[in-house]
Amino acid sequence: MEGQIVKIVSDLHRVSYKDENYDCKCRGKFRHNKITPKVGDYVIFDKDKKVIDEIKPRKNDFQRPSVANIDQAFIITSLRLPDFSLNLLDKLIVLMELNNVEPIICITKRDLLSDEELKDIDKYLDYYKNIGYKVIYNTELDKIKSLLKNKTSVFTGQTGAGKSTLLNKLNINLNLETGEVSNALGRGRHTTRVVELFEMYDGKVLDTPGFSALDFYGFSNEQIRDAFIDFKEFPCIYKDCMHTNESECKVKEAVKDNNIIESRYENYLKFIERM
Ligand SMILES: Nc1nc2c(ncn2[C@@H]2O[C@H](COP(=O)(O)OP(=O)(O)O)[C@@H](O)[C@H]2O)c(=O)[nH]1
Ligand SMILES: [Mg+2]
Ligand SMILES: [Zn+2]
Repeated sequence: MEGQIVKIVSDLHRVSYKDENYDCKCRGKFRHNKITPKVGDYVIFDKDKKVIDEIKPRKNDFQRPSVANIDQAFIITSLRLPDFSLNLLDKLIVLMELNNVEPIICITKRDLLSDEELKDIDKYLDYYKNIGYKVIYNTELDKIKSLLKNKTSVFTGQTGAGKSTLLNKLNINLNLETGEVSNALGRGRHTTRVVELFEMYDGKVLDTPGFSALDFYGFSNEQIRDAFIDFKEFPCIYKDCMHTNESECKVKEAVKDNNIIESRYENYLKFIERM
């Protein structure tokens, strides 16, 4: 049968299969093939012998935290404390696109803004909705619960954005610490902690607010370009157009005509200049 690894403690791999967990060992041959199973892996296993026979190909593979096969990322985006940042939002969206993860924009702290301020923000959020991204609010718990179903999800975003608060609201048994702002940033913490997927509303959620690698190291500028899904609506004459110094560029035209918001294009330029 096929299950998914939800936790690894030394040589025991906890495999989730039809609402039950099985602590399995791996066949010796994995070690020779240099395949190391990780949390998130889909595996062929024998639930009676408690042995994993095969690791299925990964749809994506992250190092920090070490996890595979993430389907979707709730990008927890605060509007105030910390302030709304289109740069960080685009960075996380593009990072998810590059890794074949569906980004879901989840807005927090809407209550801290005036109606006037919200009007400005909503213009941006409408843009993201129009180009095809899901935009939800941390108050829409039922919506979030239904989105979790049958998916492996991660909650990511800035420290203080409200990730732990939201996860605690979804699952009162979690009791994650909230409000700690100091520890997570700054000094690199090299303690490798156990990564775990926990089951929630018929889906699985990563228990750690990854992903630390916020740069596009390892991805080409062409890949970054293609991760801007709105640019594809404006195909350029030359397929390899980078939308920079080319003379006849449909993307630049679309920015001028306000069909692509300027912040998206500016962030694109920053990303390919590795800024
Ligand atoms: N006003 C307001 N405060 C929030 C909201 N969501 C979270 N907070 C507060 O923001 C602070 C940081 O939240 P936390 O969940 O620890 O953020 P994390 O670092 O992303 O896990 C806490 O004091 C929360 O109570 C919200 O929607 N509105
Ligand atoms: Mg937290
Ligand atoms: Zn172009």
